[in-house]
Amino acid sequence: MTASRGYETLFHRHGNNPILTAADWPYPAHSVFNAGATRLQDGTTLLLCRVEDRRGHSHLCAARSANGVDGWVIDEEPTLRPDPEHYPEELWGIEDPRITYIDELGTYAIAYTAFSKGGPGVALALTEDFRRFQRLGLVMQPDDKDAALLPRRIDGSFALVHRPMTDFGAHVWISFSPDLRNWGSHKLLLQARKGGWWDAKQVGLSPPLIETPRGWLMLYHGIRHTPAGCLYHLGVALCALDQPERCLARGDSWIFGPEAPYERAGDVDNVTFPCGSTLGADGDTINLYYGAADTSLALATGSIRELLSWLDKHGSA
Ligand code: BMA
Repeated sequence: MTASRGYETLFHRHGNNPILTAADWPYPAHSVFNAGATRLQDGTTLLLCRVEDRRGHSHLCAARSANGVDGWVIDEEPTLRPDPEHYPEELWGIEDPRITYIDELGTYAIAYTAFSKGGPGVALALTEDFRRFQRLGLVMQPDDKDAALLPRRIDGSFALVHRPMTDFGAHVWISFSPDLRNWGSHKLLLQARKGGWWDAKQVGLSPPLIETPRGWLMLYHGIRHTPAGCLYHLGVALCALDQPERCLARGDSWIFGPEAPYERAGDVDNVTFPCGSTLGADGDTINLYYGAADTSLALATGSIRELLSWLDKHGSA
């Protein structure tokens, strides 16, 4: 284990970072960041990247790689474009996809931010191959984002983690549905802290929850307002398997944040924003894909075992 300024390093940056930038794109693109991630059945890593054009609008584009690090094969054209004619909530683009494989349906579900006049909302789409998509439309009205489905039902219902914005703040909630279309039984899952904390202004889910024998491991971003703008850091919590709204442990300190030059400076400085992860063949390694400074895509690896034992020392319920 290496140390950084005396702290344990729980996520290790890949030497190839940033692993994908707009310069790699086969068509005009301004920036490439905040990708959803999954492992396809043949072992290929698929990243569904948020690509922003010069209008300031985003669409999603798939990049595939055998090792999840390099040799990316990028779709020649946008993979999923906004469709404002049929889905007016996508007028200004679609952003920040998070991918979950739903065993029961034998399909991937993508939760993404649909951005329009009402603000950002949460939309769902299903796909088997990342070539054809079935949209389910907007499932959480604006202002709501940072959403991902759980891979299986909890007590008979599908579950969606998301981050509605209310007068009471920007906290993480979980909602339940019998059919992925009708959502209810909303419960507060993780609250932003107050005052001087690193996650006092807002919190939101980062990649989809990761199932471990001890609970759902939650990597989340916390935001602190500073005179120079917002600071985005990553934190970790553990939620009960049968009742994810029950927090078993939440770490006190942040565990990963902007340090490298490509994270410090870009379109939005000081942002590390993961939307996806894949699990290594050892069942322990987390390959975390994150947007760096809203400009490029980077990779860091961590260990479930190390995160859990760090939480044992630095977490409280
Ligand atoms: C969040 C989201 C992300 C973005 C981040 C930093 O609110 O909109 O897409 O990466 O802000 O700008």
